[in-house]
Amino acid sequence: NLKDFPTDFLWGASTSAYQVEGAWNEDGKGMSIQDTHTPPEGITDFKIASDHYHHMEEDVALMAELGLKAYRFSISWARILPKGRGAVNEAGIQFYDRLLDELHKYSIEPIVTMYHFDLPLALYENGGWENRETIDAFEEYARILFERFGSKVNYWLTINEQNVMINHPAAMNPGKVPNKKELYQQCHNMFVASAKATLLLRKMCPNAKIGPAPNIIAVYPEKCNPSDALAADMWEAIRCWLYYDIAVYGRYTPSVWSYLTEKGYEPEIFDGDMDLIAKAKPDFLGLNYYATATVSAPKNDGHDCQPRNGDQQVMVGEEGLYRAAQNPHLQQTKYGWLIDPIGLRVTLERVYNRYHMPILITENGLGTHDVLTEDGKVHDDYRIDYLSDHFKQAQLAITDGVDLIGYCPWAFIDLVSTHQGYNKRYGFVYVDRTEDDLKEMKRIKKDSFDWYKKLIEENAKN
Ligand code: BGP
Repeated sequence: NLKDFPTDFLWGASTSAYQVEGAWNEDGKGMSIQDTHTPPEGITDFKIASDHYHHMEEDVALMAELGLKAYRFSISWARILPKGRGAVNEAGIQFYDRLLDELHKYSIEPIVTMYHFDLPLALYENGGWENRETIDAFEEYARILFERFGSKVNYWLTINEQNVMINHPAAMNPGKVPNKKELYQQCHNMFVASAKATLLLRKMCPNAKIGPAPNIIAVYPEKCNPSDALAADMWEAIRCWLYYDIAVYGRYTPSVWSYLTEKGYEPEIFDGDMDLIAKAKPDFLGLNYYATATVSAPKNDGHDCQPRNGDQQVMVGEEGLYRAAQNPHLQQTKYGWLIDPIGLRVTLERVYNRYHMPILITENGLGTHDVLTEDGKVHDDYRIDYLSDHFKQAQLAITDGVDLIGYCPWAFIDLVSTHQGYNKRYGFVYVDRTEDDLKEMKRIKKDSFDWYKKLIEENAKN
């Protein structure tokens, strides 16, 4: 017998600012690191994206038609603070203020990510996350967000996929890719920044809730030999547990700290950092889930680092620690991402059993090349299959006792993929973005739109 969804379940969908908004240099917005990328030939850039900035009312009306109870989006830091700190751009404030009003008009609960991969360029040029001044800048930015939008937002997410930024740093560092020592310093500084924002929210908006949103997945051993199991545990701790352990328990995961010190990657921790972190326990755990990983024990032969395939979601190994392995039991998407609905249940149960905290699925979805057919529709039955299979496993996890408070698939609308531009789409809504017509950007409901609408209608009680 499956358990019903809780009454106030957040039936949502997600996007992020730089991938959906466009208007990259309009109305006083500053540059973010994402505006500096020159995409490869044939790949859409982020400058126009889905032009949500100019289609906001139309898009929110579509969310209402879809029946969304919640919408997860991110605020562009550089739209609010063009230089990352200092002067506030009022036009940027007004855009998000209008968006929030529009959402409330249809009783859609906003879930706001404060920072989703788009560090203001000025901060990057000042040393980025390695420089502790960026912690102060984030706190200043958080104060403005809570002051200006606090009365309209009940759910905040601090940082999107901090673990992906540390483990796949190329897209987040337009200049030289930092070494691991530098990356773990960035990581520590982000932990301190999130803690400061959390404590500030407690003071300024005591009724609001806040949590992190890392990409969390179960890691499987390739075979049942103990050394594969150990490698899987290590990689799961380094890739996943570290990011929740810091938030929930206020400390570095012991095996990860021992790995960091042994390799000489340990960050400099200032007096007071860990006390601050320990005080800033989140209210819930955001979780992005796409695919699981499978690893085997290292061979120490100079080839442990080889990626399993070329896609950025698929991990590369680490010499002497673990190596990426194939999983013959799972299908892959066109882009090499493993499809593992049961893995979502495994992941949710591991997280819940470890932390006993409410979990919000902040991303989950299928990225592929959709086709607009001659009947003017997008028949994305493959996406319906992917989402309904994952969704069933989420319901089984609830039935097992996991406190799942919401589900926000990626994405509400087609947006620019981090690496494959518009070739790889995720939305319930198709954006007809042809290069000769960048003005109209017509919105077309995919078959998955009708499927999700029905799912919400049948299950939502609010
Ligand atoms: C997550 C990111 C999103 C999104 C998604 C799909 O890692 O939080 O920003 O892009 O993955 O990834 P991609 O766009 O690379 O297909």
